[in-house]
Amino acid sequence: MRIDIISVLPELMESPFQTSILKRAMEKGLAEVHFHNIRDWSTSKHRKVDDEPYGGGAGMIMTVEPLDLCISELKSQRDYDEIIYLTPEGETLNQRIANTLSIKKNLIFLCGHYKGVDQRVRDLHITKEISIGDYVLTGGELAACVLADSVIRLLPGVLNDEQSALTDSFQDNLLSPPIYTRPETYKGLSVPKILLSGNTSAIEDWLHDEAVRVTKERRPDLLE
Ligand code: 6GU
Repeated sequence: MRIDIISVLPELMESPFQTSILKRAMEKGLAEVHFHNIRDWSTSKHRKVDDEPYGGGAGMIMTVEPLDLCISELKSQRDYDEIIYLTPEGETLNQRIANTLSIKKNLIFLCGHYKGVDQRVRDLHITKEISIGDYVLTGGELAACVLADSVIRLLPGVLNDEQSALTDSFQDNLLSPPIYTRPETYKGLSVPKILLSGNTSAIEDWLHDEAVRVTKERRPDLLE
């Protein structure tokens, strides 16, 4: 998978891809992430990429031309499956969206900044708009990192134990059951006996029942 991330602040997104599991995914060649600074496509002397809104109002708008030039250049180099605009107005990210994107080959993530992008960028290029939740961030950069992480970890070979993506919270709309590792007892708190029984089918049933119980308690909306 190849992800091209377009932003005014690409440096904000470097470390997540240079650390731990995402770094290993890059090194194994399972994913490549390329950053593009929108200012490199500005045609103005001072590399300007924003302007005041027509009709007035507070805040600046990202101008259409640098974004169109950048995205058009990328599109001339390869076919993109989706061109995604990260914005609070987008569809809220969930595991289903991450799963869907994880089978794509080439993706563009456009990070919104200031008050957002000129509508004509959306009309010309954007195929999907994604938000990461009902709160406001200073820009789409951290959201792009969240989206990239949720997608890249699903690529075959990225996680060590391939099973672990399949048993994630949310993978079948259930939260994780309680989990335990050594020691057997800590400060008087013991591991549930069933987990020490060696009875794998009884353990599986228990884990499933606990997952349903936790989900009913905390996120009944997931069971509807
Ligand atoms: Cl994608 N962008 C911004 N600026 N704020 C957000 C968001 C995105 N998702 C949630 N809040």
